[in-house]
Amino acid sequence: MRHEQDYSQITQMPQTTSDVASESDESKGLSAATAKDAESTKIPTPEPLNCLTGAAEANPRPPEPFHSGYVAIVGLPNVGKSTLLNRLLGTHLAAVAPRPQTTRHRLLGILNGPGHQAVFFDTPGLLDPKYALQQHMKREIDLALNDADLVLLVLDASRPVEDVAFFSGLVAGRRAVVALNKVDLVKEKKDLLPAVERLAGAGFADVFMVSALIGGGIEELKVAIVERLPEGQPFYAPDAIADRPERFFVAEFIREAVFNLYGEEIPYSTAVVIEEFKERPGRKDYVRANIYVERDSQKAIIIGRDGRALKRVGTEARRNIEGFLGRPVFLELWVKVAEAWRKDERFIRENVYGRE
Ligand SMILES: Nc1nc2c(ncn2[C@@H]2O[C@H](COP(=O)(O)OP(=O)(O)OP(=O)(O)O)[C@@H](O)[C@H]2O)c(=O)[nH]1
Ligand SMILES: [Mg+2]
Repeated sequence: MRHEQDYSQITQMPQTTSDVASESDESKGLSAATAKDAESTKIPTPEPLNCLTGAAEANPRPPEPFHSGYVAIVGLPNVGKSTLLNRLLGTHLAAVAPRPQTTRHRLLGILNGPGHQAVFFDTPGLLDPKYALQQHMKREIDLALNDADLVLLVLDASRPVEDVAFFSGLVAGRRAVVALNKVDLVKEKKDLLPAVERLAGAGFADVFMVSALIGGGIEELKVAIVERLPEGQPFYAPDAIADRPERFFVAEFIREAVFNLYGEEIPYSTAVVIEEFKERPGRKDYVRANIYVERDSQKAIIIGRDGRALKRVGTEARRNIEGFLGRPVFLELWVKVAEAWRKDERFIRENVYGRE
């Protein structure tokens, strides 16, 4: 069935439909980046071998080494890790929202280019876990760090850079690059120099000022990352961008819409579970999803008067889902209560970390 498709087998970047692109400036920016990236990832045509004359032997060019490896993107909540992953890949893969703790999973995204394959792991923001869901989130960070050939530490340049010793302990001697993100919010770049010096003093010599949101400094960062990856073979097909099934991303786009449209505790109390995902020849794909909240009062808020609030969730989520899948979708949303699910190990295992 289509919904079990493994994204590593998908051979084309999902296309953003033109009506979707026209609704969002950000997605326009990202689509532009996609086109640019696609151009820069063209594999050079090899020199033709001339067997009759033996000209190939005369070609003195040594083969370029291939760089590949895993890059763990880590940092405090809300610093722009997921936005940066999307920007590096040139596609809207990871959920982004203006509030902390949006990301719950270690999300793999693959950057392919001439002579390199960088496999990024977006991770949840670093925090002191207080309940079962956060313990799982913390574990996702640890797993990403365990596999990392390189750590990409993301810091928010618009806030005081603190906890440098903590980050140094976290990186624990691995190779690391720092992205000082959100520089678009900083008027005087020279004000960042003391922070850069402190980072250097803690072992973070490679600091790049970037804006994941508007796109500054990204090419330089990409080059620095690729240069620091070990020499080796690619881990995934050269046209793969992710390794999760489509239904994972569909659930994430619904959760992202909830994170963007509701305040207070609602986003944190929300889990999204895809109950049905059917491809229907000649018709739109059919998706039925449950939005779980923790209390009846939250259910009423999610639905809103005459179902209007829930309709907005559906509209926003569907726009992103269709942009991602590149095909139209009929989305049916149901709201259910699972009391205090964030502390319920079984619910979390079955529905948050088990079903994708
Ligand atoms: N001005 C500005 N805002 C940014 C930039 N990068 C990210 N943001 C915003 O910061 C907010 C958080 O972005 P995310 O990418 O979700 O941050 P995150 O680090 O993944 O957050 P968690 O998953 O919650 O840990 C969003 O509102 C982004 O639009 C940037 O370069 N400049
Ligand atoms: Mg995130």
